[in-house]
Amino acid sequence: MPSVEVPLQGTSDPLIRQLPVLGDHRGSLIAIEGGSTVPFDVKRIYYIFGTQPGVERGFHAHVALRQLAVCVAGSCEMILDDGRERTTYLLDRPDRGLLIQAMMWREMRNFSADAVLLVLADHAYDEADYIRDYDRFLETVNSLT
Ligand code: T46
Repeated sequence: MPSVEVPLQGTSDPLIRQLPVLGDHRGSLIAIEGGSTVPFDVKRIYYIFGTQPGVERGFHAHVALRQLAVCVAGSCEMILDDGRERTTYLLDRPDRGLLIQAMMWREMRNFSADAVLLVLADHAYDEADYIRDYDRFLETVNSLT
């Protein structure tokens, strides 16, 4: 399967969202508003931190859930796989978010010790929305195209 690596530097990738930085002499502030800064209403927020060395997370897709992931401190890698191509995004900026659409297999790895990965989601937690088997994910993706 083709594989590409994308740093979160450029915003030509439509999945990478520049978040407006409000700054003054005291420092910086970013406000994320559902329906404008992110293209959905935010129903849930969670964050991943204290990740142990060498840990990999994710390894699932969502049937319908859409999310925006922002590494607000430290860094980690997010691999998105649409069933045809795998793209590795380096999340290392608090002012850039990565949109994770439905039916994208995701894996996370290489968390720095200080990484805090903030995720905004458009639905409440629902285990029934997870596809945790890669072959089932591919079958489902292929049945949609
Ligand atoms: C995703 C990636 C980026 C809850 O009870 N409520 C929640 O809102 C979440 C997100 C998780 N949980 C429970 C379910 C598991 O028992 O917390 C435990 C850890 O969740 P999981 O193993 O799914 O964590 P990750 O890091 O593999 O995946 C998470 C999200 O679950 C997932 O939606 O897209 O982060």
